[in-house]
Amino acid sequence: MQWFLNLIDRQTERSVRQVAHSHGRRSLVARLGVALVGGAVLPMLPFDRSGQFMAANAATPAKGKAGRADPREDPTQCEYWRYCAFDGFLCTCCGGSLTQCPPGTEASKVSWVGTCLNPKDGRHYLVSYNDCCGKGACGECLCNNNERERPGYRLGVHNDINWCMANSSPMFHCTTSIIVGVA
Ligand code: ABN
Repeated sequence: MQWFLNLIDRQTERSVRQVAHSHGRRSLVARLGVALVGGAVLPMLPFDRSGQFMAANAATPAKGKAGRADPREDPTQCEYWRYCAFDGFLCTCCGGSLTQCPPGTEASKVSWVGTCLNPKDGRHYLVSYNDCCGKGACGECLCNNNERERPGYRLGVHNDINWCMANSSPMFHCTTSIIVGVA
């Protein structure tokens, strides 16, 4: 029996020596150093703590596969999704915005309403295309999509019309695109 205990003793001693040999004190100190420095430096690295990462993404046009901005999400491009039935100059190119007329002009009292698919949520929205009136034509970013428009002899469904006609000044400047409902 004693010989068996001696064998276990020797085996254990050999294993412990092997471990001590391959994991010396230096390697232990080095690992401890990495852990300590890593723990101190990691929290100092810059990252978004505001929780507004998604909001920031929503404000900038999404990038497509090729890394280029998707024009369906850029209101300065005629391909922007809300412009599917648009006919006029984009107010985003004329000193206004998607929904605001440029200074010195006012929104038309009547408008053309289109139905456009939002590629982000797959829903259709009613979009009112109000002309901005009171100044001569802006002349920038002409856009003529006219989805679902019908010929001019069917007046109620024709979009090639100056919607400033009911305003005090009938001069047409540019066109806005205001969401007025979900289809
Ligand atoms: N709705 C834009 C527009 C204005 C004048 C003439 C044609 C179209």
